[in-house]
Amino acid sequence: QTAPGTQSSELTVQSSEAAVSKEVTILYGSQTGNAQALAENAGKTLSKQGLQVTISSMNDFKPNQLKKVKNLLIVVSTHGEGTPPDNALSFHEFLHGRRAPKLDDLSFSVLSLGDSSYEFFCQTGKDFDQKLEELGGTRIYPRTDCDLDYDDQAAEWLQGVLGSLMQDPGGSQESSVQTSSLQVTESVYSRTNPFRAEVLENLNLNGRGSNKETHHLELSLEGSGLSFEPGDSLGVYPENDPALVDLLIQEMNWDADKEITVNKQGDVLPLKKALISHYEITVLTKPLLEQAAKFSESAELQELTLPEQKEKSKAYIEGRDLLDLVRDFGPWNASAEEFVSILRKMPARLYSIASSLSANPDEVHLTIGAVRYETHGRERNGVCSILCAERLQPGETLPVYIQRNQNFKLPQNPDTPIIMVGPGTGIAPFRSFIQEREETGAEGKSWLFFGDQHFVTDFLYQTEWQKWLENEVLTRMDVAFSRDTNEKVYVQHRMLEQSKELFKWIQEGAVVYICGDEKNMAHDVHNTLIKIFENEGGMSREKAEEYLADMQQQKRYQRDVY
Ligand code: 2AM
Repeated sequence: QTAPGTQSSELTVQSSEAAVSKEVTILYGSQTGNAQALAENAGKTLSKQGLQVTISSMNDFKPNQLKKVKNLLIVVSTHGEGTPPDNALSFHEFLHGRRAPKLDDLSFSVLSLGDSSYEFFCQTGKDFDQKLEELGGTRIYPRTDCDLDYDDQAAEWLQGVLGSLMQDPGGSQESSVQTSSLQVTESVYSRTNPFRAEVLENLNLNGRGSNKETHHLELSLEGSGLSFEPGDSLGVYPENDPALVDLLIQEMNWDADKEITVNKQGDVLPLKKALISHYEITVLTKPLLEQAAKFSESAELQELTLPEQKEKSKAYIEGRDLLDLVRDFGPWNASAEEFVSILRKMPARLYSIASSLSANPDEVHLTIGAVRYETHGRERNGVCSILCAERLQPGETLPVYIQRNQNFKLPQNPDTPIIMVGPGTGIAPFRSFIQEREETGAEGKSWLFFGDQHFVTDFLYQTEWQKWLENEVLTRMDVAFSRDTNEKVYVQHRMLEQSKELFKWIQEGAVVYICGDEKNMAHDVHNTLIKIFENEGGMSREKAEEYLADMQQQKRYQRDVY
C-alpha cells in the first residue's frame, strides 16, 4: 500500500513496443478526481496502442516545457461558476497571460467535464480549446463537452483522438482500437458498477432544538474489495423521494406500473421504480428545457428556449424541478417512455469520507447535512441528504463507489504539522485524518478550526475531538459558534486571533487544509490567510497572495470545497 500522497503526479507510461512512437502529453485539471481518472485511463489506452504517453496534473507541469510538446490532450473539469479546478488555476492563467508561447507546431484536443445545470457549462474546457487555437495549435479532434453522465462521450472522444493520432505518419499503424473501460480502481466495483453497501448506523449528530440536522452514516464495505485513503470521497447513488415521483406520475396521468427501458442494455423497469432510482427529476437544465419544448405546444415554453431569452430561461431553471416544468407547460404530447428518455441519469453525490480505513476496517463513514428549503412556493429537499435523514434505515443498502482525491491528502511525512479548517460538515475529512494519524502513530502537530451555529447542539463529534486533545493526537482546537453570541464569530475570526502562532506553524512547514462551503467560508478563510501573511510576515498584499499561491503549488494549501 502506498502512503497517502506518495503517488507520483507525473508518470510516464512506457510503450511496450520498441518502435519509434509518437509522444503524447496528457494534462488534467481535476477538483474531485473525475478528470484525473479519465486522463489516466486515456493514458493507459493510448500507451497500449504504442504511443508514448506522459500524464501530469496541470499544476505539476512546467509551462516552459509546453513549446516542446507536439501532441497535447487536455482533460479538465469546470468548477462552480465557470472557474478552473484548483490544480488548473496556474496553467490556465499562464496560457491566458503575456508569457504564453506561440504553439504553431502543436496538435491538441480537449475533453471538458461539467454540469449543464450551470450557466458556464464546461467553460474551462472551452477556454483552453479556444486559447490553444489562438496560440497557433491545430485541433486534431473537436472539443467534447460532457455532462455529469460523461462515460459514453468520453469514450467516444478517446476513440476519435486515437484515430486521429494513428492516422498521422510517425505513429504506430494499428487500426482496430478497443477503448477500455473508463475506470482506475482495483476493485470490481466502480462508478459504473457501484457496490451495494449495507447501512450499519445512521445517527443525527445535532441535538434537539438545532437548526441543523447532520447525519452520521456508517456503511459496510465488507466483501467489496474497495479501499480508500483519508481525503478520498464516497460516491453515493441516491433515490428520489417516492412521494415526489407520485406527484409527477399523477400530474402526467402516467401508469406507474408501465414498463420502460432504462438504459442502452435494454433493462426494463416499472415507471415508478425507474423514476425513483434512475433519473434526475429535481434539477432542470437548458438542454432539458429545449428537448421538452418539442413535446409541448406551450408558446411560453417555446419562447423560453429562444436564444435571445437566455436570461429568462436561466431564471426559470433556477430552483425549479421537473414537477414545476410539467405543471407549467402542459399538456404534453409524449409517451412516458419518450418523456423519460430526455431526463439525465441520476448522478451520484460525492461526500468526503469521515473515517480512516485503518481505524475502521471494512467501513466507511459519512457526515451528511440535511438540505431543506422553500422556493417557488414549494418545500424542496436535497435528494441524497433527505434520503439519509428520513428514509434510510440500518440494514438497507446504498449503491456506492470510491472517488480518489489526490488533491486532498495527508502529508507524506507523518511529522509534518497540519492545520485543518472545517466548519459544519467540512469537519468530515479531518475526522478521517486524525483517526489515521492516531492509528499510524504519526507525531506531527495538528490544529483544528471548527465552527457551527451553537455549541450545545452543533458541535459535531465533540467527544471524539476532546478525547484526541486529551491524548494529544490533536494538538490544538479552536472553535467558533456563530449564534451563541450577539456578534457572529466564524472560524476565520479565530484564525485571525491566532495569527502569530498560525504563521509560525506555516513557517515550520505546516500544510493548511480547508473543507466545506466554497462560496462564503472558503473564500473568507482564503482572504484571512492572506491577511495573516501581511500582518505577520510583513508582506504586501501582492506578496501575500503570491505566498499562498506558492503554497498551493507545493500542495501545502489544499481545498475540498463544495
Ligand atoms: P451562520 O450559520 O451563523 O452564518 C457552519 O455552517 C458554520 O459556518 C456556521 O456557524 C455558519 O454560521 C458558519 N458560516 C457561515 N458563513 C460563513 C463564512 N462566510 N465564513 C465562515 N463561516 C461561516
